[in-house]
Amino acid sequence: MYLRTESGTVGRDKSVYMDLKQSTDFKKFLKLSGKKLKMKAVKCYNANTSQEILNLDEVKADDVVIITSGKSISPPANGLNTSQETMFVSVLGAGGVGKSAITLRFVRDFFVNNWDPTIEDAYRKAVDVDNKLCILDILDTAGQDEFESLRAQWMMDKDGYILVYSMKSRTSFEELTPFFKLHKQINESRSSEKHVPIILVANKKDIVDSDSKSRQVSQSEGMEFAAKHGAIYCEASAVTGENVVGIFETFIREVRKINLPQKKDTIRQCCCIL
Ligand SMILES: Nc1nc2c(ncn2[C@@H]2O[C@H](COP(=O)(O)OP(=O)(O)OP(=O)(O)O)[C@@H](O)[C@H]2O)c(=O)[nH]1
Ligand SMILES: [Mg+2]
Repeated sequence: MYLRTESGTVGRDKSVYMDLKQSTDFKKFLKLSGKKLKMKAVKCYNANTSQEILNLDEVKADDVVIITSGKSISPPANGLNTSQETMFVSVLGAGGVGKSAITLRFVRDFFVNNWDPTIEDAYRKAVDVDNKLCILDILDTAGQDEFESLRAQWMMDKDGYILVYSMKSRTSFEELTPFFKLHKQINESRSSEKHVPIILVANKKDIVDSDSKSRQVSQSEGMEFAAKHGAIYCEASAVTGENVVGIFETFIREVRKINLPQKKDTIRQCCCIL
């Protein structure tokens, strides 16, 4: 679950993750929440419904919970639930490029050193971007060839994609072309003809920065490739965390742009995060 204060002024993301399993009873949960948010935690509310939570059974793993030091939270004026912004993104690319490392750096803020090939992992994170909370539903996919048949399924019904390659592997860069082809097949036939943003991530920046000879794909090649496919180019490192939050924040902003009809003409402009 994700904890936040009513004003949402906690840390960079304005919400703090807490594993539900950490709390065995409600009292312990309040104590731990208070510790995490550095405040006295007395009451807690479901951020979506504004209903007070009195029992831990009422909380699901991906809920956002507002903690107060005793203050009650008023329900929305219209008496209805506030609609929660949720976005769905798939992280795609060849095996070993760092899809899981980037995802885990973002969701849990740690780096996984060992390569444990993924089959499929789903994560949820509440992110505050431009003072608006968004629940990001992230699908970390398998890069291994034997799972190729699942790619279309992973790309279906998503708000956009994060396509990853490693700057020290030319093959991983070349292996992204089929994903763009699939994207065209899937999304250009959509009746809504909605633009689906793609962030092209050139990963393992720490390695090529420390040893330029290890770089197999130049920055200009990456940028040209992104521009050709209408994607946003971003160089990142899951080790140092450089630009990792930026990838996901940019993704959220791009999806929001698309959902604003008056700004439609600006959505195909490309940019880079370096
Ligand atoms: N130096 C460095 N190593 C990285 C980086 N990102 C990932 N790695 C390492 O690269 C290896 C593969 O990373 P994963 O995140 O498991 O790769 P993946 O793309 O999820 O691979 P599959 O799940 O098999 O598709 C691991 O040993 C990571 O520690 C990075 O930015 N820099
Ligand atoms: Mg993986």
